[in-house]
Amino acid sequence: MNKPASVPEQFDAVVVGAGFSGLYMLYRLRQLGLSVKVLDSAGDVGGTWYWNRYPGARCDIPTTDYTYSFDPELEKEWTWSEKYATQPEILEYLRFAADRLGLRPDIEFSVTVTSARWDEPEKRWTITTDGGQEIRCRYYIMATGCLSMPKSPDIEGAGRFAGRVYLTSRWPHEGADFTGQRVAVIGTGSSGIQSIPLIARQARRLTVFQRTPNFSIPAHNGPAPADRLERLAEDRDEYRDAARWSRGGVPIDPTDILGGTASEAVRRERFEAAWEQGELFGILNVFADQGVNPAANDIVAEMIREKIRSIVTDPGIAEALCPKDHYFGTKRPCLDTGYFETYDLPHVQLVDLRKQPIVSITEEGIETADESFGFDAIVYATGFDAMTGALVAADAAGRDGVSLKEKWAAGPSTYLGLMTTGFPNFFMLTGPGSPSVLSNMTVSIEQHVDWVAGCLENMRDEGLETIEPTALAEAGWNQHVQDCAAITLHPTANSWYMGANVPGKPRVFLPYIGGVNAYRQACDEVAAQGYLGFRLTGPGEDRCRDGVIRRMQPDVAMVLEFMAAAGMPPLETLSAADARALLAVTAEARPPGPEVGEVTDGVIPGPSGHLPYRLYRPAGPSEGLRPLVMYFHGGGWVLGNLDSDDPLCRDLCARSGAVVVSVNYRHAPEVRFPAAALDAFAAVQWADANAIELGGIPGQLAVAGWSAGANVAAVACQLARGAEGPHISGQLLVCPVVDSDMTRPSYTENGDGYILTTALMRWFWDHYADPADRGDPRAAPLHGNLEGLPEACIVTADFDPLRDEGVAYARALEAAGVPVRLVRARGHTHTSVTMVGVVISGAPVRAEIGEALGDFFPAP
Ligand code: N01
Repeated sequence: MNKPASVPEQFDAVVVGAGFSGLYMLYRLRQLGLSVKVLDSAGDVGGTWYWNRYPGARCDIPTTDYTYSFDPELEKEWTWSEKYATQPEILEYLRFAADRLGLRPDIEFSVTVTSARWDEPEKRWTITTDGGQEIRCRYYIMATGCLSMPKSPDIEGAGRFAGRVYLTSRWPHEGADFTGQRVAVIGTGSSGIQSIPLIARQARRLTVFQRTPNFSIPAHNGPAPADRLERLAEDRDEYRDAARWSRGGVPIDPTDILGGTASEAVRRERFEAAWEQGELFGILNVFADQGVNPAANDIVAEMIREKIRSIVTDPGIAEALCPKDHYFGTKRPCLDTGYFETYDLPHVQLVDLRKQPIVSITEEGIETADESFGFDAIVYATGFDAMTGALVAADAAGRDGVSLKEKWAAGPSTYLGLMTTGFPNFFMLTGPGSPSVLSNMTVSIEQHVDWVAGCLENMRDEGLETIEPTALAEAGWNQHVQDCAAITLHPTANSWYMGANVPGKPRVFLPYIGGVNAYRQACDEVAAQGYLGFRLTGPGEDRCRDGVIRRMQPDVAMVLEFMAAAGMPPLETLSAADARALLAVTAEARPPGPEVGEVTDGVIPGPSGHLPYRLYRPAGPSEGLRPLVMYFHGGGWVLGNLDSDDPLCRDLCARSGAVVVSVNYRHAPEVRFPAAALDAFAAVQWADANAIELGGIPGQLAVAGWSAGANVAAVACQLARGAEGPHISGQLLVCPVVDSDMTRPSYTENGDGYILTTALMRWFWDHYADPADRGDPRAAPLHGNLEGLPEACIVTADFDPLRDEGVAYARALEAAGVPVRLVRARGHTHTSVTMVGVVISGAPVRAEIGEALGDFFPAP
């Protein structure tokens, strides 16, 4: 019904797309009493399930979960016939939902949106369709799907083939009959892997052109999983709620078993159980660390490769089908029914495009570097321009006439994956930067629709007309999305998650990997905080509570949550002895840190008695001399010892290539100020005098420390300068204590909740130094003479009460003419940078620290 209209139709909202998200959005907008038009280029409802009709198309989330949950009545009236329903059944379900909810009257089919423009004075969108229609609306909502824009076949000669051409994502409604034909399938992602076994049943000859082998596990399709059915029958609401607050949108028990430390028996048992279960979130949950730890990932990946080798008889073909170029899970794994078995059929051939790339599609078939193949039909299962393709294609231009394509030229930029700056009242359902494709889509769709509906209801109640994210909020969210991805193995793969499958597409991790639960929490908080990070306007109204919803590194937040759940008593409520005992216990559970060449313990003659030390020599020839770094551990002059900072010392040694000597200075309250600082200075003097015995290059000596250890390291530098020796090449101060003043803003902002609290810092000072001594430069080096000190690398952490004094020390050193490298540990706490092997996001910071340490010394 493409009727040209001279007067534009007017609606409160236009929704593009009539799949799972568009249908539910329409339902919710109607409930709000808004006038709505839904447009879809398809001939019926269904979205992705309308188009993807290829043989074998099914969902890969159990249908008990891949279903609307917003209406219990709707749920009661529909029963899925299988664990993984076929495309026709899912399409039928969406038709049923549309009819049952009476949605069809507001949907127009076979209409493609060609452009949309924001009219700032009118505060409305004008939408143009391929039929020449103009529609005006206040709210423009993209329910266009994440995998809806087919990737154009980027193969030489693609238009020349004279036989039948099929695209899995645009399959003909009448189906395809391959009986007696010679068929090519290009692509071995989910669409290829699902369709190949069925095409093989018909074709006379099937040739599969594989560029990248993919991980796939058997779906074991059949009746719906009994355990899920039971839980649903017991308490449907509880089950659905568990899904909403789960990581992936399907309730599972996340394991805490680590691949690296599990026994062989446990590894095998967990893997086999997941293989038998045949669920994506099961095989992704064999080990807690398989998504972040290469070694744990390799265990699962190798077990899948073993399975492939056991299924496929020809060892050469089996090997070609074994994925080896990406970590398991970093490309979407597949669920299959008899996929690998298909390659044992005599009429099925695998062509490994890594060995013989396609040169061209010809009129008759396909020509590779080695062979010419004749075909009657070619099936392209080559994937999608995922997540951004359909959004960009709709050609929306926002406030300043800038199109989405232009704005996203370097990659998508969104706030919460829901909106983007410059595009008022423009909503994206499951847009880039939201969990979407990494989750059970139906759960994520319902969450987005509910959030948008809640937002519009709020605007209506408050008499507001426009909403748009701020640049600050959007930049903060983009950063958080990338931070979440960076601690995983995902960015290492050439996946469509990374935009890597489309030539020229910017390489950015597109979905949000922090979890459905964490994401829902963030969205809820944004709304609860008066739409934090959004600007809302209306007649006589312009309100904006600007800010960033998530600034902390995701793994740091996890550690804090874990510690809060563990219910450790605040250290400042304990005696020094009990606090030391508690820390010793927690240290035992840590990963050990990297291997180094050699670790030896010894003693240093101190000002009053011996001081224990531990020496770390880098791997490599043991006879060569190296620069020497004297390291002082953290612990507020009260806690800590040679073990407490052992992983960090290993890390510093491995990264810098220097010999690191960790010194256990005397502690308070047994021995108070200035003992710790004097011990540190004595250690430095001794190291200088004994450099060669320690394996150090004479004259190449630096100091380093964390927290109170950085305090004594800084003081040692001042004492050495005052005593005219020894020469210190550099000082590395990680989150240093340099002042006893607790009035700086970082104390107000971060004084509670981030492990090092104001109360704990006070407890440390009280144990260490009398109030009268706390201004002494040997306690508070910020008050000392800073001229002529060694160059410095100072690390400060965003969520550290000591952040601002660290910055103050850096500025003061600079003002005194000392070169300073200030490293800001973005999103970190006082302790997290030092958590080697636990907080992955600390690794880039430590890499920079290691580099700074190396730079203190002349190049070897
Ligand atoms: O697409 P894909 P898909 N020459 O991009 C190859 C969802 N889905 O449609 O990996 C030769 O995964 C390409 O090779 P390479 C699901 O989320 C779900 O299969 O780029 N080959 C790859 O093998 C899925 O992940 C279901 O080296 C070329 C394949 O084509 C997503 O949709 C079912 C090529 C494309 O794989 C996309 O799946 C179907 C070229 N020029 C889809 N270009 C369910 O089960 C591409 N390839 C619910």
